[in-house]
Amino acid sequence: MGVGPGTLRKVRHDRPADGASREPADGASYGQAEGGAPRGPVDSSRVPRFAGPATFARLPRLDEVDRAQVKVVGVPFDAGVSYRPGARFGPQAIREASRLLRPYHPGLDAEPFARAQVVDAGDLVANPFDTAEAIAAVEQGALELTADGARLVTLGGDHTIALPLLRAAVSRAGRPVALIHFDAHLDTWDTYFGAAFTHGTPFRRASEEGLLDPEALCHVGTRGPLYARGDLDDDARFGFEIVSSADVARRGVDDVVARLRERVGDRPLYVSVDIDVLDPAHAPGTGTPEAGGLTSRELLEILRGLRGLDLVGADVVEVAPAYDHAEITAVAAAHVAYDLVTLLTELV
Ligand SMILES: [Mn+2]
Repeated sequence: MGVGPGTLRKVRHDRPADGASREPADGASYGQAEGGAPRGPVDSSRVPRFAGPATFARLPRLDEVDRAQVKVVGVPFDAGVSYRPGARFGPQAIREASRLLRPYHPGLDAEPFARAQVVDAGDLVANPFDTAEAIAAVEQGALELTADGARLVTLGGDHTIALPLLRAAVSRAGRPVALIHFDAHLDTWDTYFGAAFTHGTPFRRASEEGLLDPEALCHVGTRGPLYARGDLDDDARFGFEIVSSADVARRGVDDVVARLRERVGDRPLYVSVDIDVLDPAHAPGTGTPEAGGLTSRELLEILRGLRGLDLVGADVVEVAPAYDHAEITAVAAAHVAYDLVTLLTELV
């Protein structure tokens, strides 16, 4: 199915007036809205979607625009994983799978790339041999990318990176944030092999650091065996409520959304999506798969239900393409990121 120019209602696709320096590397033109901004994806009626470099949704790079309100950034880091490695290749896999994203979102009746300037900000450099240095670099990089008021959607990388991303988001918000955490796992464990900073521990560290508002925390989609019942006691002590994968199936999307909105209220909200929240049928390409997960449809519908909440940042992590098949996982992650971007464009 093609995308004709008629689909791209508010976006013209003539060349920018300000010269060749703003042209994408393959010579294609970006869509440019009436009035000069924002600049949209490369025009798919002129350059096929499978041609040219894979920025997220074929959007311009950060250095190709004067200012961006929503930035998509990759963090190719997976030195914090406990089982299958490979999420360092997640950002590029998600970008490749995002080539087919189109500029109109029917589910939200929104044109995110026309409403705000969205860009691909490239990757943050994270030391693969020094987790402490990597965490510091991600925090610093996120702070720099949000210094102008822009909001971030981060493509992981393993879940370790949620801690520095939360630090940066809280720094910008000026207060502890609400957190909706989509994941098969709690990620509030204490240590692995004596290590405190891993992909299974970011939200315990974040709680200890006072980054999270204990009245407004919720896991969604958790399931699978734990080490002991005490895991749940620790988690509850930090203030987390659990909407398990089974709860989503039994209660339904609308009821879950209502509960999440009630829990978050008007607080600044961070959303962290571990792609393993999806059933392995919907996301085989991940590090610690668990049977009995959400469908991609359920996840996307819950995310859309968060529209209007004060989303200050979000991530999609744990895509490990070496275990993927036919881009199933990367496509799901690209759509999750698209929905998160869309929500953010309505807040800037
Ligand atoms: Mn996780």
